[in-house]
Amino acid sequence: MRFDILTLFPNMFSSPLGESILGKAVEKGLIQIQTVNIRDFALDKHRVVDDAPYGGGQGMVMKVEPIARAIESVKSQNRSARTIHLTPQGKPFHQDLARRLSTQSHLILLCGRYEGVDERVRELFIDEEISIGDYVLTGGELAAMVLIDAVSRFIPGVLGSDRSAEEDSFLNSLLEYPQYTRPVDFRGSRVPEVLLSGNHSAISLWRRREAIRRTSSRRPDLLAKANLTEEEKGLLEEGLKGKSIDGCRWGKVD
Ligand code: 4HQ
Repeated sequence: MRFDILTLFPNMFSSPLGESILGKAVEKGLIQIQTVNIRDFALDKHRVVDDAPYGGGQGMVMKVEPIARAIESVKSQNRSARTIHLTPQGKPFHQDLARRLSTQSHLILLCGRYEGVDERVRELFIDEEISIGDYVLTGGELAAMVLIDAVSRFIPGVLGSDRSAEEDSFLNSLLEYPQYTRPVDFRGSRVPEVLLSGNHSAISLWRRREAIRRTSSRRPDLLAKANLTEEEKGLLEEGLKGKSIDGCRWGKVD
């Protein structure tokens, strides 16, 4: 899969996308990431990429012509590339959208700066607008990196052969269960005994229940979509009646 990032700050991407899992995915040729400096497509002497907004108001707006030329130069190499604009006005990014985008062969990611981009860019060139969340960034670059990271995890081979993005319990609408590693006792705080028991069915049961417990207390909105068994629903009801600070009590599981 190929990503072309259109940005005024190409240097922002080298380290986050060059390290660790994504760095290896690039080395293996599973993903290709190229940055395109929008300023290279400003043809005037001073290479101007922004201008004051029509109608007045604060700040500057990114001009349409350099962005148009940058998109057209990438599209001239591959007409089937899809163009995405990272913006708070876009549809909310989530795991299902990441999975869907991972089936594309080529994405063009437009990163805006200043107060945003001339509306005619959206009208004429953008296939999809995506927001990574309801907060305001200084530019679309970090949002593009978030998208590339989450999408790349779905590409076969990126996470390594023994691990798949589909395994994450988030996909079953549950938060992750608590994880522990050595030492067994840290300043009096101990690893739950069941995890040391070697009893694999007991461990699975404990993890499943912890995931449900956490989801119930922290993200009840997710729980509505989870595939709980009747027994689990019953346990959850009981836990909610006996009001623990977790919002849920399972009896003596930890
Ligand atoms: N931006 N999700 C770019 C964001 C954003 C978000 C603010 C995008 C500034 C110029 N992008 N403009 N949230 O906050 O994608």
